[in-house]
Amino acid sequence: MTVSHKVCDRILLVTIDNPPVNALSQIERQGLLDVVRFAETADVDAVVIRGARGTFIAGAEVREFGKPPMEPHLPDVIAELEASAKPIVAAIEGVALGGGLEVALGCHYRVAKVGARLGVPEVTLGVVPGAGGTQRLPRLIDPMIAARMIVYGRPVGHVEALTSSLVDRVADGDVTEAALAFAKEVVGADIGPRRISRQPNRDASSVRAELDQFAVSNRKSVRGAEAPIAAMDLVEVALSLPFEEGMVKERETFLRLRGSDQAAALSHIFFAERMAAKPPEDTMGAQARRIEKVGIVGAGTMGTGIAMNFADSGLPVTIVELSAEALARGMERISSSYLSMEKKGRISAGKAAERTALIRATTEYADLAACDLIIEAAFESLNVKKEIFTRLNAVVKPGALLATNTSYLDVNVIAQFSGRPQDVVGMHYFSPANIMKLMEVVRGKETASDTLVTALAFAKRTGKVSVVSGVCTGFIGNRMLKAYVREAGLLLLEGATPLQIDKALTGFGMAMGPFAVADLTGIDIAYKARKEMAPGSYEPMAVLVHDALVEAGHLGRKTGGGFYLYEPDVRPDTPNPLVAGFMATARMQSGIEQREIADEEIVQRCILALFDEGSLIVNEGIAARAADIDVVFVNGYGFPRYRGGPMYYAKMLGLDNACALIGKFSEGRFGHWWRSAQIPVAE
Ligand code: 3H9
Repeated sequence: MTVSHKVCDRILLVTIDNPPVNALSQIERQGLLDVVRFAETADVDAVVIRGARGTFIAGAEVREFGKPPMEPHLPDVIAELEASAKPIVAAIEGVALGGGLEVALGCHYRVAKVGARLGVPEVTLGVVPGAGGTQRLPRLIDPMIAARMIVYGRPVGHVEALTSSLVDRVADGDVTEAALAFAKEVVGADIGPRRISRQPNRDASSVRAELDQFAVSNRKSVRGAEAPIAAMDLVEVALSLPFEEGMVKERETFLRLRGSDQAAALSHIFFAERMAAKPPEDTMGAQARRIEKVGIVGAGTMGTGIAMNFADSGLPVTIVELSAEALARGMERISSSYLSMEKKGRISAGKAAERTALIRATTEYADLAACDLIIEAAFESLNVKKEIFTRLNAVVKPGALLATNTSYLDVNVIAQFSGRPQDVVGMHYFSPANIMKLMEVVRGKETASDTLVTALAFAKRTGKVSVVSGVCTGFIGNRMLKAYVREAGLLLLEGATPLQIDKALTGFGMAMGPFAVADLTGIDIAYKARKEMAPGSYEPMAVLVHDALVEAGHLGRKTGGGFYLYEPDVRPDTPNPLVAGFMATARMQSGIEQREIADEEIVQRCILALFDEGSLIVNEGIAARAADIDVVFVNGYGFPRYRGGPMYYAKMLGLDNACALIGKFSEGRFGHWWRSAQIPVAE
């Protein structure tokens, strides 16, 4: 039975049990409806609803989204629940998300356990709350808090839930016991005012200006995502229209979005992320090693970002640098990052101090002896890595994991330096490492199964979305990025401008265009890296303008100019006047004829270049499946989540169409770079 009940001292205790997270499918909706009807006539005074196995309800069953809706519908179940003549108390532990929180909002009282998370994350799946969440939440709590919860989809913890009156009580111990006791207290009380749907529209005049500003900034920041805009409209409806009318609008919006391309793409990426994080089949049975103490070698940007990620996850970390000065600079960077978060109100002063205290700085490798995992985040040079891994081998205890954060060097070679290649794995973080979600877990040819499983478990524990990659230059993400940047560079020679290309791609939904990204990271970084590359491994024509900028000392933001100008009082997308001259020279040098280029071609060429390289990567076994590549691009490279990733994009375009376009691109002068036409299509 997925919905069961028993009587505890005249209280009907209902348990929803649908492993792993008590998602609500048709069976649970029916079960809940039956039990509510049963309670009306049963010889009980009140009802408590809880979830099994330490969590309340994680929401509607996402796998049902692609199918026709089946009765009973959740809004109807919740309406009956709310109308019950007997008081109903939700006992919330773990998560109450989406439809789960909506069930709780239909109950008359809510008790949350310490550590519970409550939210309506539907927008992250491309829909809006569809069972009254958009209409009940702004009637129950401060409309501004409700708007943020509904539009951003971010859950709140038990403290905010209590202070905002989303829940009535917080329980430190057994939440079921607390809810049963609470139910006894409220027997006989007037349920009327507890039915949120009966509450009048909330007066939002005190937060009107804030709400309007929020709506405007939401429109600007969504980069083409439909659901957050629809969600904001529904909050406004909840503040102005009667509940019944609001529910009709919510249902219409929910059903429309449920069948949208964006919802399909977002649920693709939701499941792809979970699949990518699972250990590969051939490691089945391997046990993750215990990781309690971690160390980092290198206190540069990456090392300090990684240290903050660990401290944010409550892990003590020891960070090693060769010189006391470099170490002090690193620690200073950490303190100022926490300070700036504190100023922005992202963390409290107490939390910032707590986290900083978890980070211990040292110049002694011997201080890493007791660590269970050490991550090397030093300069990208094989000689430097050799020295570090040799030293680590001398001091670190047997069985400790040795990870490298290299972004393109050969993990197999680094593993050999360690003298214990079975314990070595790549853990490739993205900058800023305490913010970016992605971690490429690079499996060397001698990486032991339990090493890999440990790295994946550790990624999850520290809030990362992980993807296993084999060893190749640039692994999955940077290898693909090279193809994308190449096409952007060639489009310049053919007649597009950096601004047109960047705008076409941000219009598609990319967080930034490739030229703005080059300016941000520094055009000289890739320039220097190219000097180390074998001729023929990249297209020199595609970087003629980049090279000219670097040689003229225009390295990007850090020098006040790159493809764009970065000066006070100058709009950030103002082209650097030098670029036109460099483009003219490069075009002459290449002998390419100029033509008008449509934005559609820019998007197709750049995004299909990702698909093209991605297909090779899957074909070579570097990535286990095409969906893993989508996870990499969405979480590490600003690819619009609602488009599902580059591989999914090609699928939506129609794989035949994508292949036909690739066939066409491969006929041009630089066509030899398009290589996937010869291999089976990656699915
Ligand atoms: C909604 O509610 C719409 C309503 O408003 C309207 C109704 C009319 N469905 O993440 P994990 C699976 S929309 C199906 O690895 P964690 C997940 O696939 C929904 N399956 O664990 C995985 O399966 P597997 C709004 C789900 O502990 C397993 O559970 N709700 C669902 O790190 C474990 O997941 C959300 O958006 C689901 N709803 O995190 C919540 N949720 O083992 C989405 C999870 O086979 N879920 N699964 O790979 C989450 O945020 C996290 O999964 C959660 C657990 C925090 C619950």
